[in-house]
Amino acid sequence: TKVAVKPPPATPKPVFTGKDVTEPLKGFQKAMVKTMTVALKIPHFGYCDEVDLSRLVALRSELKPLTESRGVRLSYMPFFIKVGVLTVVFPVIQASHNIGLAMDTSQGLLVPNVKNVQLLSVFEIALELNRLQVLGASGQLGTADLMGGTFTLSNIGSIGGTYAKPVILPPEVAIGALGKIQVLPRFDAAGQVVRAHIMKVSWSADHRIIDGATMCRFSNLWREYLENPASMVLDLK
Ligand code: CAO
Repeated sequence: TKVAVKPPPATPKPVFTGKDVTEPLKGFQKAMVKTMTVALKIPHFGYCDEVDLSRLVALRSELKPLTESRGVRLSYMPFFIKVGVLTVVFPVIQASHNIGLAMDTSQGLLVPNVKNVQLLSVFEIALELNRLQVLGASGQLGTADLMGGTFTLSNIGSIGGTYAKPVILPPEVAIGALGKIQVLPRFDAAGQVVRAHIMKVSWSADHRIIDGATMCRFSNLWREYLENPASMVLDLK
C-alpha cells in the first residue's frame, strides 16, 4: 500500500530588514586606526614561552592583605612591570622604564603607562595602577598618562586569553601579552608531578632592531626572576 507523502507546509521566507550603517571614526578609535596602520610597517617577530608562577602566586597572597590594609589592590601586574627593571642588560628592549599597559577602558583600548618604574617599589606601582584603572574605568585618562611609554604589557589573561600575537605600539620596539594563570600539572626537579601555576607569555619585537636570540635571552631573564621572586628581592635597588 502506498502512503501519500504530504509536502511540508510552506514557510514564509525570512525577510532581512536591517540596513548597513556607516559611522565616522572619532577620537580614540581614529587614533587606533592611525597607530595600528603605522605598526603594520614594522616587521614583527613572535616569541612565546611559559612561566611557572607558583612561587609568585604564594608571595602575592601573602602580600595582598598587607597592601589592602594600606588601601591598595595588589594584582600580579606590579611584579611583571617591576621585573623589567632587572632586565636592563638588554637596553635595546628596555631602553627606559615607562611601562605601558593595554587597558580595556570605557573609551576602548588605551595604553596608559607607569612612569619611571625604576624609581618605584612594587607597592608604589600597585598604587599607580589602581589610579590608572580608576581613571580608565571613568573615561578620564589624559595625555600625560598616555604619552611616553617605552615598552608595553598586555594582560589578555584578565579577560581570559592564553596566547596572543600582540602588535607593537610605535615608536616602541617590543610588547608582551600575558595569558591567564592556569593550574596545570608539571614535573618538579625530582620528577614528581606537581600542581603548577603556569602563565604563557607572547612577545612581539621589531626584527629590524631586536634579533631572535636577544629576545630569547631577555625572556629567559624575565622568566627566571618571576619564577624565583626571592631573587628579585636580592637584585632590586
Ligand atoms: N591570570 C590570572 N589571574 C589574573 C590575571 C591573569 N593573567 N590577570 C588578572 N588576574 C586577576 C588579578 O590578580 C585579580 O585577582 P584578585 O581579585 O585575586 O586580586 C583579578 O584578576 C582582577 O585583576 P585586574 O584585571 O583588575 O587587574 P590587573 O592588574 O591584573 O590588570 C589591566 C589590569 C588594566 C591590565 C586589566 O584590567 C585590563 O584592562 N586587561 C585587558 C587588557 C587588554 O585589553 N588587552 C588587549 C589589548 S591588545 O589589543
